[in-house]
Order: sequence, then C-alpha cells, then structure tokens
Amino acid sequence: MMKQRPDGIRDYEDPAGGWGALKALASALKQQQLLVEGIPTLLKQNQPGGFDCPGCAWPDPKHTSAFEFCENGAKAVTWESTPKRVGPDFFAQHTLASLWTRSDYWLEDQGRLTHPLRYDAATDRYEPVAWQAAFDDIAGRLNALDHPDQLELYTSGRASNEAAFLFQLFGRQFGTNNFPDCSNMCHEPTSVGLPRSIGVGKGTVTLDDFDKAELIISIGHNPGTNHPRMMTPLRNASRRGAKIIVLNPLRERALERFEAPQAPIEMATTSSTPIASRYLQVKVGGDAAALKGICKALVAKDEAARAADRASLLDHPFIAGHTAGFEAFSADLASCSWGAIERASGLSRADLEAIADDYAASNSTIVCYGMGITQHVTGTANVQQIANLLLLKGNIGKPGAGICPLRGHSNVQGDRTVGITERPSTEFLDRLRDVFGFEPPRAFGHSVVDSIAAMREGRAKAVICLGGNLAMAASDPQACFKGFRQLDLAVHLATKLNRTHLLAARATYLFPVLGRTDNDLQVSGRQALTVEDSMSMVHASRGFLTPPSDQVRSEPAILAGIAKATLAGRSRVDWEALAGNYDLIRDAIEQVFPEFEAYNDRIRKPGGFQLPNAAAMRIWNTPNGRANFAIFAGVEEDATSADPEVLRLTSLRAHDQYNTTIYGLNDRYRGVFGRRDVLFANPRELERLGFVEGDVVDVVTALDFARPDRIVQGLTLVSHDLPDGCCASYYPEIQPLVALEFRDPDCLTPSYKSIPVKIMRAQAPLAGDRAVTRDGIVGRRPDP
Ligand SMILES: Nc1nc2c(c(=O)[nH]1)N[C@H]1C(S)=C(S)[C@@H](COP(=O)(O)OP(=O)(O)OC[C@H]3O[C@@H](n4cnc5c(=O)[nH]c(N)nc54)[C@H](O)[C@@H]3O)O[C@H]1N2
Ligand SMILES: Nc1nc2c(c(=O)[nH]1)N[C@H]1C(S)=C(S)[C@@H](COP(=O)(O)OP(=O)(O)OC[C@H]3O[C@@H](n4cnc5c(=O)[nH]c(N)nc54)[C@H](O)[C@@H]3O)O[C@H]1N2
Ligand SMILES: [Mo]
Repeated sequence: MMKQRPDGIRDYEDPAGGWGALKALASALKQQQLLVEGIPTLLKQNQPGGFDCPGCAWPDPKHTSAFEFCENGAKAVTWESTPKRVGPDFFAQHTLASLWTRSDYWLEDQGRLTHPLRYDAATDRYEPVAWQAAFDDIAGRLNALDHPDQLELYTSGRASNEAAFLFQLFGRQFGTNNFPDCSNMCHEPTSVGLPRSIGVGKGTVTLDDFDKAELIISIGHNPGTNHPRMMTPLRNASRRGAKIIVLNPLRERALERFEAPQAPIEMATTSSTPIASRYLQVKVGGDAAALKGICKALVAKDEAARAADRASLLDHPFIAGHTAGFEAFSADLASCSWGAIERASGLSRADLEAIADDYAASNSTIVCYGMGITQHVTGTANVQQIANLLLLKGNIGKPGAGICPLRGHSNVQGDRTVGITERPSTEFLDRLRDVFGFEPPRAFGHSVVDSIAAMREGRAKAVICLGGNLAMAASDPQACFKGFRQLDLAVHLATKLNRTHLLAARATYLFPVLGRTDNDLQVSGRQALTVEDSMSMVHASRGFLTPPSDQVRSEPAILAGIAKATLAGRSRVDWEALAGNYDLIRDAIEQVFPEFEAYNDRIRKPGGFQLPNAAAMRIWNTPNGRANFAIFAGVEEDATSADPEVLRLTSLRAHDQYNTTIYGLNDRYRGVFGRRDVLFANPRELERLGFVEGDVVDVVTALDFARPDRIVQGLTLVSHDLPDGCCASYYPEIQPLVALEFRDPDCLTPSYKSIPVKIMRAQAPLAGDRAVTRDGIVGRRPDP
C-alpha cells in the first residue's frame, strides 16, 4: 500500500508548462479580480509599444508571437494591475502591531497603495500626508544628519534607468556612495568575478547564440519558474538536436520535460519536449569542485590526444593569443585529487568525464547560471570557474557560445549601468562632476550587508528604499529588524505593502508609486521608461492602465521632489524639469555614459538597442589586457569538512512567488500545494538522521555565529530527490539562519544557498517570527 504523504504533498508527474500553466493563469486573474480586463493587459506585455514585463530580465525575441505567454510573467502583471486597493481606510482599520501578525502573502495581497502616508506613533497607524509636507520634513531630517554617509539608499531592480539615474544623482550630490542594491544579494559574484576573468561583469551572449549553440550547460537556475520565456529557446535547442547538460541538486521538472503552452499541437497531443540530455545532481555548494573536475578531465584528455598526435581538444591558439594563467591553472588541476573532487561535488569521476567529452565534442557552448552558483561563500570563485571552462575552448566571443548569467529583476542590470553602485569608478564620478558641476564623494559606500550592519550598529540613521523589501530579502532578520527600528528616518517608495514597511523608524514615510503597467503622465505628456535586459538590450516600456489613484506618483517624480527639497540652493540640477520630461533624464544619462549615444532616438525604434560588450568582441578590459584563468583552491578543504549530523541547506523560490512577494501557496512542479512550511531532503537522509517524512522539525545553523534565535521552527519534512548531505527550503522563510557575516568575502553576497544546518524534533515555539506556518512567515509577536 502507498504510504500516506503529508497534507498537500503529491508526486508531480506532468511536464512543466502545458495546460497546468494556462490553468494557473486563469486562477491568478481570478484571484486579482481581473477576469476579462486582464487579457488586454497581458497582450501588451513585451510587445513593441507596450510595457516591459516586470517579471524577469530575460530578453524579448525579435519576432514576438501573438503574445509571449509566460505564466509567471502573467502573475507579475496581474499582481500589479489588480483593482484591489490599500488606501487610508485600510490603514485607519489596522495598526502596525496588528499588521505585523499577518503573513507576507496577506500583506501584499491587500492591493495597491493609493496615498502618501506617514507613520503616527501615537496611533500606531499610517496616516495620509500631503506630498510637499512630506518632502519638506524628509529634507529637514536629511539635512540634520551629522554626515551624508549616515544615509543608505537602497534600490530594488525593478526601478527604471530614469529612476535609478535620478536616485544616484541625488545621493551623490547629497554626498554619499551608500547604494546598497538587490544585486548585492544576487549577481554580485558576476559583477566582481567576471571582470577579473574577462573584463566585463555581464553576459556575453544574445538570443541568436541560443539558435547556434551545440551545447548548453545550465547550472543552478530554474527557468521553468524564474525565467519561463527562456524555455522557448531551450525547447528549440533540444528539438534541433543540441545537447543540454544540467547541474542542479534538484531535478527541476522544466529542465527535464517541457510542454510549450503556446504550441497547440504539443498541447493537444501532450507530446512534451525532453530538455536535459544529461542531468547531474551536484551537491549543494559542490559546483566549483564539479567544474574543476570537468576542466581536469578535459585538460588531461587534451594532453593524451596531443601525445597520440590526435586533434587537440582545447583551443590552444585562443589560449595563447587571448588568455593568461593557463600553465598555473592546469598544474593546479593536475594536483587536485579525484577523490576530493568526487566528495566535494557529490558526483562521480565517470559523470564528470562524460560532461568533459560532450564539451570537447561541441564547437560552440553556452553556460547559463543563476543563484545556485552565486549565493555561496564561494560565489565569486564559482563564477570564475565557469569562465575557466569556457576559456579552455575559446567559447567567449564566438557565435553560439558565451557566458549567460540569468539576471533577476527586470532592470537590475540597467540600474548598475546607470550608476547604482557602492563602488563607482573614478571615470564615472569625473563625468558626473563635469556634467552637473558638483564634486561627488569618492570614498566607496555600503553594499547591502554593510548597510544592515551600519543600521544595526547605529552608524546609519536614515534609509530611502526605491522599491523592494529589504528587511525580508536580506539575511539576518535579527539585524535587519533591529536596524530599521533604530533609524531616525525611513522612506519607502512602493507599489504594495510589505513587512519592511512595518518596521517603524522615528519618522517613517510610505509613498505609492506607479508600476510598469500604469500610464505615466507628466507635464510634457505620456512618458516612456527604459530598461536593460540580461543581454544588454535597452528598450522603452510604456504602461497604459489608469493609476490606482490620482495621488500616486512616478518614481522619478518622487525622487525629484525629495532631491529638490533637500538640496535646495545646493544643486544646479533642474529636478522639476527632469521629472516632467524623461527625455531630459535620458539626455543627462547620455552625457554621463557615452555608450548611450542617441539614447532618445534609439529607444524609439522597436526593440531598442544593444549596449556594447567588449568581451563579446574579444577585447579584454582586465589590468593585463587578457582573459584570465582563476585557480580555486577550496576543493580539498570542502571535501573533508564532514560532520555527519550537518546538512547543507539551500533556499529556493517556489513557483508561486516573486522574491518576497508570495502570489500563492503552491509549488506545483515540486508537488507542494497550499503550504510553504516544508523542508526537503532525500528519504535515505531522513532515515539516517532518525526521521520520517511528515515529521515536524526545527532547524538551527551549525556555524560559529550560532545563537539561540538563529532557528527556524515548525517545518514539515518532505522527501524529495536531493543528493545526500543536502536539504532545501523556501526563501525568505529560512532567513533567520543566515548570519550577516555568512557571505562571500570577495563580494559580500550572502551565502543563502549553502547554509550548514542541523535538524531536530520541533520544540515549543520560541518567538513568532521564527515559526513558519502554512502561509509562510507570520510575525506572531513583534520582534523584541
Ligand atoms: N517567477 C519568478 N521569477 C523570478 C523570480 C521569482 O522569485 N519568481 N526572481 C527573480 C530574481 S531576483 C532572480 S535572481 C532570478 C532567480 O532565478 P534562479 O537563479 O532560478 O533562482 P532560485 O529559485 O533561487 O533557484 C536556484 C536554482 O538553483 C538550484 N540550486 C540550489 N543550490 C544549488 C547549488 O549549490 N548548486 C547548483 N548547481 N544549483 C543549486 C536550485 O535547485 C534551483 O533550481 O529569478 C528572477 N525571476
Ligand atoms: N534566502 C534567500 N534570500 C534571498 C534570495 C534567495 O535566493 N534566498 N535571493 C536574493 C535576490 S536574488 C534578490 S534580487 C533579493 C530581492 O530583494 P528585493 O528586490 O528587495 O525584494 P522583492 O521581494 O523583489 O521586493 C518586493 C517589493 O517591491 C515593491 N515593488 C514591486 N514593484 C515595484 C515598483 O515598480 N516600484 C517600486 N518602487 N516598488 C515596487 C513591492 O512593494 C514589493 O513588496 O532577495 C535576495 N534574498
Ligand atoms: Mo535577484
């Protein structure tokens, strides 16, 4: 007889996509009360003249089908264009203390913010405030700081180029480079590691390359959920016979089998397309070792081939002409033992050799990767190992080949391009000075982890958040919650209510902003914004829906309002003019960044334009002018640190969420329905540790910085196909386990995906915030 599985846990047998995706869309429309009206909105998504999907940063194909259907893009759009509203009445009914006890899911599902609000400590409520009064008060408080570096300016990656540019212009003229942004928690290892390897911190491929690649290697990303439009090129590649190799601890359904929801024949005959030709379940955190193993096998095979006078497997002319460090790199590979590589990666030598053979046989290879690579203590090293593999066969800067980091937020790459960085270059600051006539600060500022530490320690006094949900997205809620509550001033620009907004500072403002789908009308007429996708294409985005209320303002308008009030006589920038006509903001961007030449003309062409990428042209902007091999020395150490009680925990996105935004409680492809309070591990490991599926457990960190409150409580064990020694649960529920100090020392990205943990039978609940419920996190009790 079949064993009874825990409530809401089922085996999912179908391919990803297909009718299930269409059904899920119908229910998303219904949940947001958008039955018929939702359809025209979806039709304008990712079409020339329409708006850019606020979902992911995957580029748009040149010849868009009637509409590029994407279940999760559709959810992002319906979530934003919902008719539900959170206005002054709502806040009159709810104190912050009572809102705190709700789940994150509930908070955002209440609807769009409609009025500028100010927190009143006497009533414990947000109350309406007039825009100008708010700007004046904020200006007074900012100007009362002892030093501009007491201000932190956070950017979440949905902000447009125009909003981001104004934000950094304001901050730098105010006097700080404190620009923590969501990139710090996401692809910072790419921004730090790739420039060392190839001189550019961005991907080198275009969509055309996916049509030409003979081999695509996918490491640590889950496109069926997080970049669904990427499934079309993967499916096409598989159908024309290209190989696809996956390295992922979980067997993600879309990487196994996919059924295109826009292909009628496939849907009618339910003949799905197999995606991966080889699927290897690498150990959590074992990627650098696996990549090293593949390189070791390949270099050894090449030496053997050449000794036997057979054709070489590496691109030696490329290595000699374009790279540095090959000798030391191959010597290090030779000295690293297979035993250590197998233990650290959890993969067999035979499997890694087989990948090396596929790779050797391919004339053009793309490696795609996501958070499974970046969010580790070794994130930067992991990215550089991928670059090594590509360099061995000259797979950068040739058709059908290259490196493809899957960016997260739809404009996270663009925000960086236009100046959201805590480590600005001298060249950029000089141009800012020349164009705007002020001396920008030169000292580097805070990234996310530094900014939270500064808040916790009282060094930061004020924060302005351009979108996002910083206190939930960052590691260490123990530090974030305390830090936010100690501030003198917190200002949030947001579309919807979230938990970070409930952390009241001495003065707290919550401003409603226009979203991507909204018509943005300014004095000069209807405005377009611009964004840059994962493949460096810059294009315009125009919303068309009536905004939630006439009080809602655009991000550029609000930032200009704050800047004008704060910098008063100090700035020669005409903030009002910029906010009234975004063409003028783009002209300013073009003056500072020459690669945006003819910006306004070029975004008026459908599809926009591509920013130049030196590495894709084999120009290496590294200090030595070459592409560099990087040695990773950590394999042996990793292979020996084995306390059998400790599992390595990775944090995942469910299918029904967008980062901290929870759209629903299902994770369909992993067979989870109606709940988020689960911990996945394989049945052998459950048994070895004395548990069975369905047991309720608490999880603690097994790190030096363990403290009694670094615990997550009440997770139900679910058996799932994962490698030995590993377990997985959802982001952001596991956040209390990630100490601020647990991060990649090279780039400060928190190690959200390799947390050493111990599991134990559930104790009586400690503090509310650590106990996970079916709805995810609810703050049962205010954090002390
Ligand atoms: N619908 C939707 N779309 C999104 C988002 C969303 O939340 N929802 N978020 C956006 C953002 S900001 C981002 S950054 C991207 C994120 O997109 P992804 O990078 O796909 O993000 P994650 O869900 O964190 O998934 C990581 C994948 O890595 C695997 N993994 C975990 N640990 C390891 C490991 O140690 N090694 C390897 N090789 N694999 C591992 C997991 O099994 C999972 O398949 O998506 C963007 N798009
Ligand atoms: N454990 C763990 N932690 C992680 C991760 C992980 O994989 N595991 N992933 C990390 C990653 S990759 C990222 S990118 C970060 C994400 O960190 P953030 O970007 O800070 O978080 P989001 O959840 O995307 O932000 C959601 C909020 O953005 C606001 N919003 C939505 N649209 C708009 C808009 O158009 N304008 C404005 N102003 N506001 C808007 C809404 O109020 C919504 O509540 O989290 C990181 N944290
Ligand atoms: Mo991200």
